[in-house]
Amino acid sequence: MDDRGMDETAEILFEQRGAVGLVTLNRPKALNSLTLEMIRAFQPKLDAWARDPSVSAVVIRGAGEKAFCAGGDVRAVWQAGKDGAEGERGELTKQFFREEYVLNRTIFRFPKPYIALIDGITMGGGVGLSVHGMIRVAGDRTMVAMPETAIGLFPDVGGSYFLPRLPGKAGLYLALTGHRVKAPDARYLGIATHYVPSDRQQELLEALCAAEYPGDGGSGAEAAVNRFAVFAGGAELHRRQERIDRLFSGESVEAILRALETEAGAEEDGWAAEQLDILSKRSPTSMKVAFEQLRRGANLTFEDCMTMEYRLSQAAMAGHDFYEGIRAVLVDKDHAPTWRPAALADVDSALVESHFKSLGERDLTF
Ligand code: QUE
Repeated sequence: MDDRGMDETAEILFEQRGAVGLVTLNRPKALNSLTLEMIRAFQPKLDAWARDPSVSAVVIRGAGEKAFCAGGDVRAVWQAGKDGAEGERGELTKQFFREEYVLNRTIFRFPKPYIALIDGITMGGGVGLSVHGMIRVAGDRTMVAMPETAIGLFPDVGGSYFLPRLPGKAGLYLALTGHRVKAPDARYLGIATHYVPSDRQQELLEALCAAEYPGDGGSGAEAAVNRFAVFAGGAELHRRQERIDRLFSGESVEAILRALETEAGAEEDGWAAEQLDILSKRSPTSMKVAFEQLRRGANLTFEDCMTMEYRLSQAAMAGHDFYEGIRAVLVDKDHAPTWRPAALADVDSALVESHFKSLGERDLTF
């Protein structure tokens, strides 16, 4: 216990500093990846802070210098699910996604300023803990990605909602390739709302804890962050936007690959060829599901996106590629998954459609 009465060995820490409810993701050796226990501690805290008049804003950060949050603890989900036959996969494969998505929705609808300090690795589940809040502050260590097609999953935690709302086809590009962005691109895309240099983020946190939050708190939070925010620098994706829009606007994943192949035969810089190489390593099923997921998500409410994503998560848990992807990337680390089906052409529309089917009583509803 420290002098504030906190158990500093806990995986997630909560404290109130001034009018701020401060959350610290505290698994630095696992890049603060999110466990079901952390979700189960966080959800009731957020619900209580939403009602507590002495709390005017919530700030969330990651412990250590490397990561905000590298994603969900998908290795634990993998462990729970890999040995069970159909219908008897571990409870974690059902509860983890359900409770994580409810938390994402609580953040999306949070009635007070929710400020995420994303100065480090922020992937998958870490994006879900940040991007739906009012303010996302990038720093020099920011590295944001939705890398799920590399592990046979799909860009979840609200990816259906926020990715189709990024400029042009940038969201689909991030979803299919898992491309990682630093602060300038995160600012350009709108994933980050501000950039504050890493060496000023501690001062920013202190200012947020000392700030006043009149009214709904939004202007107070904005004013505090704006005292530290500076220009992040020119964005690579801004310069590449027209090309991404042109090459990722096809009406199918196959059409996008054809456009990239044509471009690769004519380009000077090798960018399209590089994207083709990356996409050739991703799960064919994940890519086709992600394409359809973003197409549908563009016209859905946040809640309907999460209902859809829960269906997709349960289809992934019942399939092959998630278990193979986690094995290849996080367990054996050979980065050589054998996808099934192995070819895009063998992922037929019936297989894609089956991922989107209602779960009936087991659907996630709000
Ligand atoms: C895709 C992902 C994840 C990933 C890598 C991917 C993910 C995740 C982690 C991760 C990384 C380091 C850890 C850890 C987990 O990596 O969701 O526990 O120490 O959590 O390509 O979706």
